[in-house]
Amino acid sequence: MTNNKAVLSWLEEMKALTTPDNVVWIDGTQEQIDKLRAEAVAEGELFKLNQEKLPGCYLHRTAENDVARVEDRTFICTTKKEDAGPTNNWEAPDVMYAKLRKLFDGCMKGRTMYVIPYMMGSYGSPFSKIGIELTDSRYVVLNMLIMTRVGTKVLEELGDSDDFVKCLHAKKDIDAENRYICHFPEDNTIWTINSGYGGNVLLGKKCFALRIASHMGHKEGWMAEHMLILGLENPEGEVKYIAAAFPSACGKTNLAMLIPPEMLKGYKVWTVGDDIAWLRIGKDGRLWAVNPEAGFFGVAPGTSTKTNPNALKTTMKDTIFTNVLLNTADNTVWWEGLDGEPPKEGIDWKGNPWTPESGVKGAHPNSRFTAPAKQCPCISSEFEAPEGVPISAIVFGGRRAKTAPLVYEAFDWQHGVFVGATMASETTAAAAGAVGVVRRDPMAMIPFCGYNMADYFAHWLEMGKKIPNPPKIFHVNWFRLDENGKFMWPGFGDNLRVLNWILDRCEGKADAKETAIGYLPEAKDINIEGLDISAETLEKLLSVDKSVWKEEVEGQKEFFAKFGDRLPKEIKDEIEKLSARLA
Ligand code: TSX
Ligand code: MN
Repeated sequence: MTNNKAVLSWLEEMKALTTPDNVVWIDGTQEQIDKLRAEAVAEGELFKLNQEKLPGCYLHRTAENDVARVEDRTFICTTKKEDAGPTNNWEAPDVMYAKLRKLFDGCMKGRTMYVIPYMMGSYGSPFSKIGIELTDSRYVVLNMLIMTRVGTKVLEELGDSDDFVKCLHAKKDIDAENRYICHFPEDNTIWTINSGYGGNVLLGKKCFALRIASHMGHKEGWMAEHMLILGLENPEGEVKYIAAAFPSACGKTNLAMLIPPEMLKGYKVWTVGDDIAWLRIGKDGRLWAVNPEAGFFGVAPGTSTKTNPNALKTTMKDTIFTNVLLNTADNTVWWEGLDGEPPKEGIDWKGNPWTPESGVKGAHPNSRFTAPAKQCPCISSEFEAPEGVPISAIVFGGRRAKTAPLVYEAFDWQHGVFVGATMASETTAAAAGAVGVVRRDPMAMIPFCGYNMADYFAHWLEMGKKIPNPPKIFHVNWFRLDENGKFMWPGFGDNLRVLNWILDRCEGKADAKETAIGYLPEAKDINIEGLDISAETLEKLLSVDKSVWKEEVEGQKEFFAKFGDRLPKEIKDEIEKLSARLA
């Protein structure tokens, strides 16, 4: 498929290491996709769902020990340990390559190696980047075909360049003890073994588009962020774009596909991306964003016509479901939190017979859909725009019971970076571990930053100085609780009311009051027309409890201490300024 010498010599080297029986180049044609699907069904890798109700849809089950990303087995392999930083696992590249070579040695014997040339970003965009993933998994191939742009056209764009990320994956034995997800940012390489789960093996996504790309962005003066991108159209037809970072379990995909409430009918949300944003300074001095992905790899449980009808519609065809419940009555799928009654019987994510009385979950809590973004009813017309979309506001969020108000605006870029760096979420019963524990997750990048996070903060600060016309930075919290432990804010579509204040602030059209933590709206500034919420509750949602915040500052200081001297002075200054304002 190519005469590119760099590609061919690397492929020969990887073939010699893994010794596959066959090599198949993925060209992206429908004929090849159909063939791969048929083979995967014949091998039991995929189950063909009801093709009348769910055309082109399939179900896959992973091994029981292989259902999520594994952060303790994820490594950033840089020459110097400090370049990976205190929040990443590190190993020296030569040591890790030696260890992995032993694991990869001959591991594709009797198997087929698939060569997937893929592009992150749209064809023809100056910001797109190319990767080639070698894998022995048809499931990976079929997912990559949805999540990225795959095929001959990518090799044409690559030409004879050696500028591509070299990705190697082998399922081997799905042995959790020898599972490795390893990044070598200094030589554009990702090697991963003994897993078949999405986040560990769809190497274009977290591994490339966040970990390797964040390292590239640091060197080259742009940013790879764990952010959704949405366009908000007002009744006059003007669209403004927001990029937003949230820790897991905050409903990022739901926000990216938000449907406005009845009362705000003239508004419309357009989805540009639900997970990753590559941000660059445009010729006009604004910050511009592209979504490098081509699909959504979304969490299924909790997705319903109430929480996210657009996501459901996106998954009605050509979608791969992973670890959901199979409804055996009609060969469709189900998960906890989907509308209506659960099926009377089915096969659960482990492959066991299931009924609602089984006492176990039908779908794994981290079960997923892989669906083409183009099928989303609210996909933005700018989804593939080569230069991306101009960002008016950056929004950080968290799940906080008491600390953070519904929304606040940072004083300036530097303070905004601090607001992002102090992002945190309180664990819910749904997550593993204790309930109510604060997890610090700056910019939602803790698991995804491919270099020292102290340098990452410095890069954010540096970018602020280089953007002539920077977006304003905000923080939101949809999850504040009242004294009875009830959510005070209705969330979901009504979050649009908060986004409207945010965009009005960006245009100088809305008021705010100055508080110790930033600019907050007055109750009158949030439109609650048609909402069943008392003035008193709104006041509470917009209040700042100084004693709670003083405790919060202590937690922030403790967290930042791990970065030692490498932590930028500006961050230390901001924490001192916040302390002083709270005193
Ligand atoms: O996704 C959510 N968003 C963002 C939506 C655009 N969720 C789902 C949980 C995260 C996966 C939310 N849950 C949101 C939210 O804004 N808010 C809440 C909390 C909440 C839950 C239920 C109700 C209100 C708030 N209402 C009733 O139960 C009637
Ligand atoms: Mn994510």
